[in-house]
Amino acid sequence: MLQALMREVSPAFGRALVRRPGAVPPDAERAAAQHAGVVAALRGLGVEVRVLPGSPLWPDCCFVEDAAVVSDRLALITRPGAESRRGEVAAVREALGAVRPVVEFAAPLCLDGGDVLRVGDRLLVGRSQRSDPGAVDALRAAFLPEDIEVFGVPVGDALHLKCYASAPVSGLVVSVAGWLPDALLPAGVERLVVPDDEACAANMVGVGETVLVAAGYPETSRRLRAHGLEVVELELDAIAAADGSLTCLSILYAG
Ligand code: CIR
Repeated sequence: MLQALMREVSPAFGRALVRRPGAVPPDAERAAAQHAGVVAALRGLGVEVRVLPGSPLWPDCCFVEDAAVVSDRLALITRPGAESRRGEVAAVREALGAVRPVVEFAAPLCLDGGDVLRVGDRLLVGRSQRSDPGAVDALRAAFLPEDIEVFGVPVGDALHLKCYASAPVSGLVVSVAGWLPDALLPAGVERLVVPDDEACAANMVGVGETVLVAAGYPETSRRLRAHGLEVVELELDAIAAADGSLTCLSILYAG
């Protein structure tokens, strides 16, 4: 059964990192309600979800994706690029340690899981301001025994590689046009392009043939349905107010 590790929105979410702060800080209460909507949607699709308590110490703790990269064989605990987020990994390490052997990502290198996109037997790794170029070699060494190939991908000034790409169902990558070089996609993987004015919608989570997407991006939903997928739209604007999107709210792994 598919498992998801999630973590509640911190009561200190108002102090979450925001790249372009708006007039009002992120709203912890609304974000918590939207987070609960994601938990319910995943459970409704049969995913076994474990939700860790949020911590007032770690305003960004609901973005668990950044804390680990999990394969069938191991859980690699990251060292997040933002210093204010480093303490988030302890609770994630403890939870994943119960289900996988844990490997630590060695300092001084940094890596955010939001930069790591698994497509088939490849890991595409964004070289962002949060993830060092050397992270590519470290991931290659960690995942070599599973024959997982690792490739670095420039992401310009985007926060993470997965801001504009995801791989919600087997054999499919969703991205904005030109975001991931075709040559990096394994043979047989299709790409569904979202329109540039819906770029943030490219980050989505899939379970079977159903995809959870952010509400408010009608053309993306239309294209997904035309591709034969079931689409569940979720309100996520309060999560997006702290630069979060769907994949960052969970760590998905096979049980
Ligand atoms: C941050 O800036 O680190 C958080 N406010 C947002 C992290 C989003 N993570 C993700 O997309 N993987």
